[in-house]
Amino acid sequence: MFSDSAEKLKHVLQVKSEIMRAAREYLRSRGFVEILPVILSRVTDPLHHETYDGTVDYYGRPYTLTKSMILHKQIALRTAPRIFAFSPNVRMEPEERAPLRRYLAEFVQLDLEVRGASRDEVIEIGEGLFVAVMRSVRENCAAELAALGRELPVPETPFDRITYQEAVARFGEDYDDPLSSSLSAPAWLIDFPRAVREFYDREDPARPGVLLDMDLIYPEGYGEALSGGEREHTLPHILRRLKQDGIPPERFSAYLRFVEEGLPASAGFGIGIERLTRYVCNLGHIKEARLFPKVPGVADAL
Ligand code: ASN
Repeated sequence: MFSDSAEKLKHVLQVKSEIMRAAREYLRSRGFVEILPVILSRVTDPLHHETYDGTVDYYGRPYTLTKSMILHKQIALRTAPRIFAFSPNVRMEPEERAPLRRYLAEFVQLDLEVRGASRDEVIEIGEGLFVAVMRSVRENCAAELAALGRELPVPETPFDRITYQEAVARFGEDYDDPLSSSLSAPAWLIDFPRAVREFYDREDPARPGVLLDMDLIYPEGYGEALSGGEREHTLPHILRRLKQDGIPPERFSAYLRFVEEGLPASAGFGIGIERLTRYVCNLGHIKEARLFPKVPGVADAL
């Protein structure tokens, strides 16, 4: 359809720009304040999977590149009650992830956090945000969508919810792609077990071992859109979770100082902008969703 891949990219970037504009407008209209991202810090998200090390030396101390702003989001809530950032994340993924077609070593997530919120409350924000973005893109990027051959549906709310247990029972441990392919509208995957997630997602006090967290799964095989949940915010809980994950607390001492002073209870999530663009524009590979993509296993990218 495209004589030139630059022509296709031009449409994609136009849509992506509209996605970011609409998301900003939606969040600002609901009382969120935009904060600027942190890229270099003493602590970052430990993630639940291995990536290449992004550590740099500064004043003889190891500083790291942001894998997600989760810990900074919690601390930022001491200043403002509803925050978001378009946050560049550097996750230097191993080559094994390349065939999944949805990983980039450098991407941006729209990361938000709400003081005092429950999981249900941020799920509602996620649904409102998603629908607002779909509507705006349909309205303001009709020519681009037509050129990309995309008929973009606007899903009904509330979205369906599936528990992690149900997903594994139906599709096995590698549920991501088959679950996503089975969906005709986005759906929430909820209640991950403690062992498969990071220490900051809050354990349900009524169901030990089960977390009050969620992913949003795209339909049509596009896979995971978003991760989030309620947060652990008290020192005893955080120390216990770090211990369960075998993480020495000293590794997070710069963060734990703030936890000791007091963090608010909160919930939030982060949605990957390139993945959202890939879904909206119907792109086969996430590398088509941005300029200067860094795909796992490809050396020498600009
Ligand atoms: N941004 C996610 C969250 O808010 C964390 C992540 O990206 N791993 O939970």
